[in-house]
Amino acid sequence: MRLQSIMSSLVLLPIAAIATPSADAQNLKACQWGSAGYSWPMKTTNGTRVATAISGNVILYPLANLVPGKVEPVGNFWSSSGYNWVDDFNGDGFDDIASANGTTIHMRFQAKSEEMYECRHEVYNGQSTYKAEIYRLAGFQRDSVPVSGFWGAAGYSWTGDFDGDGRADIATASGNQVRIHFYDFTGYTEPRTQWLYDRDQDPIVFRREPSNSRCTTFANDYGKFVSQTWTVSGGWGASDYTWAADFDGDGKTDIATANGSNIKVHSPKGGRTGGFNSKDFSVPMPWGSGGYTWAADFNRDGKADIASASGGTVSIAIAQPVNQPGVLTGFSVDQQGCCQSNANPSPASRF
Ligand SMILES: [Ca+2]
Ligand SMILES: [Ca+2]
Ligand SMILES: [Ca+2]
Ligand SMILES: [Ca+2]
Repeated sequence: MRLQSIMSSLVLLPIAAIATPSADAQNLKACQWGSAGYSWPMKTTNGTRVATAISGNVILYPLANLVPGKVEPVGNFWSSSGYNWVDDFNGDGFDDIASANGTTIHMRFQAKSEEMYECRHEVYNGQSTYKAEIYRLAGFQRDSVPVSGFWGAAGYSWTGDFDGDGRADIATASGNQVRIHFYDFTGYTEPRTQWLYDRDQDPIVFRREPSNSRCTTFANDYGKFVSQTWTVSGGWGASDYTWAADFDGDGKTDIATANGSNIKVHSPKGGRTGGFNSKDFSVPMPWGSGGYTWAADFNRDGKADIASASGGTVSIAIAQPVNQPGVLTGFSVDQQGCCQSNANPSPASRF
């Protein structure tokens, strides 16, 4: 069978998407919430939503209007609180869900609506049949990925882009060790290796066909984790006072932990092999309770800061120097009284 006759028998079969949510998944639910620790803000293809996990579904609530939420099946494998993460693991701009269970991480990728082709062909009685089926991904694509074990205590595992490649990774700390599971997304499909065989032949003769760049098949695995472990100086603060965020503004996630008047920042040196630069900063921060302490870029200069509320005062440790990405020399504490008039700001409120 020559290529020309094979291609002349090409048949395009538009097939409904295999990943289209079921009718049940389209049901809209209102005001149901999963257990504490199982709700997250989530960037979706329809804007930011609050996702809450209930059994094998997440319900996606619009922030401005909780009713109704959209139910999406994601698979009923949740880990205990602290070992489920929502972040963009494949770097497509939309958040995905990962749950760790020992040496397996269950991944659920929020699929953009994109067409892909899956091809197959065979020869039987000298006749070639060649089919390309069109799929349109939707909902969440699931993959179970093996990972080296080793998980720190709850509250000491974080998601973030620790190597700065645009895809989220997972870091976990225990004692003097930090292990990062770097995620490599390889795609939903892979090129189809097109082997043509003729069952009329004895023995069967297999023949490789010229490649067709549009011809793919669903991959068995969408990606894998590559793990690295480094030794760091200890001195971890409590889990509520330990955060993963980009404190030096170099585009790579760092890990900071506060212990009394000390904030220790572990910054990846770069890539996946450099380990961490660890620095201690003396910060006279009047800490509030752990549940009222957050790391985020409050002054919008590209570097994460740390805020803590206690009574009528909110204290913010502003990463220094302001507006100089890639450099962290310490934190400057600013204090604001709640409901304080803007007419008389404190001198330290200038970032
Ligand atoms: Ca994603
Ligand atoms: Ca990464
Ligand atoms: Ca950083
Ligand atoms: Ca900042």
